[in-house]
Amino acid sequence: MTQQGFHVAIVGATGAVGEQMLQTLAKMEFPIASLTLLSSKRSAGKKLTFKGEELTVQEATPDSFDGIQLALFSAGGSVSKALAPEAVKRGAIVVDNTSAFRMDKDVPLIVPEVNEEDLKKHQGIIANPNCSTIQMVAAVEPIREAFGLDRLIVSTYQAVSGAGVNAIDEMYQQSRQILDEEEINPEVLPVSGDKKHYQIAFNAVPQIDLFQENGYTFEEMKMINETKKIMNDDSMKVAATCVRLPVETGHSESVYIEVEKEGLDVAKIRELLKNAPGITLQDDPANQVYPLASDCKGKDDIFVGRIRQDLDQEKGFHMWIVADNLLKGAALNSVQIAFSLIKLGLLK
Ligand code: NAP
Ligand code: 12T
Repeated sequence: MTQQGFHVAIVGATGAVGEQMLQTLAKMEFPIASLTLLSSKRSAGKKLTFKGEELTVQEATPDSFDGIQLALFSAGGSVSKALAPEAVKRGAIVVDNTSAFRMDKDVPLIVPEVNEEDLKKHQGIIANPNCSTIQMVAAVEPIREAFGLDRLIVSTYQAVSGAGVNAIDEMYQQSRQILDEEEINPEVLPVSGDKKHYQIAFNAVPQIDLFQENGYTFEEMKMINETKKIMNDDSMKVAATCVRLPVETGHSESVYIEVEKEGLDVAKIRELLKNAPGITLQDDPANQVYPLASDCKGKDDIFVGRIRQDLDQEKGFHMWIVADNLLKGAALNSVQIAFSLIKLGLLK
């Protein structure tokens, strides 16, 4: 920690995202004068290490934010709703990883590669988009900039770590039980708060988050609404189907886009993505090179491959987009937002 740095708090420090927040702040050398780790009462007193220093986790209360300049929230929507305004009241800027404020008019929803400038409109709270949305919009943005975007259709293949540490534990325990021919007892996935629970091991479950009245899940509606907000285009056509797979970390997405302008081809898409920040092109079918969830864990970049032109629609293209959902999908994007705030003179 340094004298020149900021007073930072992590809310949800003991969770799957929180753990990556600690790692990412250290790895990217974020300037920190003090780091406050917050959780529920359950984990208060627990010790976590940051850059070799042992820190004690405290229960998050409104007063936890006295003197805090930057608060990174990932402890669920209800915690953010209760405590983010308290942090702002005490002078902190909040970067919130939950869906609590993402669609609020006064809250910028930021992927720095796409809409960093929107940070200038913030009024204390900045929202980090949904993990599945972030990797998709960041990969598609270079194409949209050059050729426009009329329509986007996505199907996701999402990892269990997106649903937290309890979901990871459930997948491993259930896998062992099935291999040992024991009875299983699903109680976390697909959604811990929903009425029914289903097997995740050796399965594919087409429900992430709760169902809405229109038949889409909330995760699907987040992808649809957040994409339009980040790309600042309400007229864009967007559809999503979100599926959970028994993968620990790394969301994969099959994305179909239709661009506005004529003249795009696969070679041009490859060229655009090759030069884009935070994107790694892995697209060499002849040599079986394409992105895999098993390769993306712990990596900052978004990986894109399987780029093909649609066989019927000249302006239509398909691709496969993979990223570590806890890094670019959550912790890394939040820390990048914090660096953008410094760069724009909004955090000083
Ligand atoms: P997790 O592994 O279940 O961890 C939850 C964290 O929240 C733990 O640190 C927990 O502390 C803390 N917490 C729970 N209740 C609390 C309370 N009442 N007051 C203070 N802290 C509390 O979940 P996760 O995967 O890290 O995700 C956490 C949240 O981040 C999710 O609910 C979601 O809103 C958001 N998220 C966003 C993305 C994204 O798309 N950008 C991705 C994943 C998650 P204890 O140890 O005390 O229980
Ligand atoms: N339910 O922050 O279960 O909107 O994978 C992220 C991930 C909500 C969110 C998941 C979720 C969010 C999940």
